[in-house]
Amino acid sequence: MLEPALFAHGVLEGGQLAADISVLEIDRVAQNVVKSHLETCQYTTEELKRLAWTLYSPEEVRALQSKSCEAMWQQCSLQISNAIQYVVEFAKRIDGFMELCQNDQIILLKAGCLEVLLIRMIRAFNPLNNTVLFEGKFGGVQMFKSLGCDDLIGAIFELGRTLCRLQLSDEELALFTAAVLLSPDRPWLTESKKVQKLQDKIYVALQHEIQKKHSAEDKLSKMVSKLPLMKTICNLHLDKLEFFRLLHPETAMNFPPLYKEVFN
Ligand code: MHQ
Repeated sequence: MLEPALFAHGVLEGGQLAADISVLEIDRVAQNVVKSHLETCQYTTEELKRLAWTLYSPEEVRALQSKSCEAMWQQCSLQISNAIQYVVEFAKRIDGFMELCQNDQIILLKAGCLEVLLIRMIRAFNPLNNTVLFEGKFGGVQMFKSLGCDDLIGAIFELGRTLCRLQLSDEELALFTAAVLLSPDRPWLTESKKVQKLQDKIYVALQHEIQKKHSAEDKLSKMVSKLPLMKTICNLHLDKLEFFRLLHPETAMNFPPLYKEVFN
């Protein structure tokens, strides 16, 4: 159908050739994913730039620190729940996602949405002073002290710093989060081949996008190399949640429905 010269042949992780995906198709995939990301990223780049130096004052940080563990968990779960809604909307707008069976859609979202949030976090993370956006202002790790999850928070901030060093563009971020969401190796998927095909195209599009500026092998492998740390953080979060639920079952029962549904 198309000339051989119009074929992109990127080598994905594991050395698979993706020579059968045409440049036109890759562009279509990239456009769809980037548009979906921009429409659902919760804060525009301009908004975040403006907010970046809106810091919590020391008094405000102290007020957050003196909250009860339960109140702080409630606040965090609410923020995370809000952010998840945007990730769900992002997923729904990715071509092919809604064509998967409902079972698989749910599995992919439940398994991937925290990872997507952690990647999206770099947009709302300031590596210059190690702060993250929380309820409209930026603050550091101390802000979350009352959660009693210093290891989890430390790991999240460390990931923020390392991901920021990659200097991902919104296009790269869009494609990377889509690829993470469409991971064919999530347990209990019924149509993982279909997911694999979607992910392959997205990775080819990502590689193509990176190539515009960098050596793609390099940057893509650096991005992919952060996935294990993200998985560790997700598991740590589940452990902390389980422990919290044991200590404060009533509070955990009142967590936002979406947060409960995704992490139960
Ligand atoms: C999103 C916007 C966004 C919203 C919420 C689970 C737990 C007990 C503690 C932000 C985690 C505490 C989160 C709120 C903390 C690390 C969480 C609480 C990108 C991600 C971002 C900025 C979340 C980042 C992680 C935050 C700060 O579009």
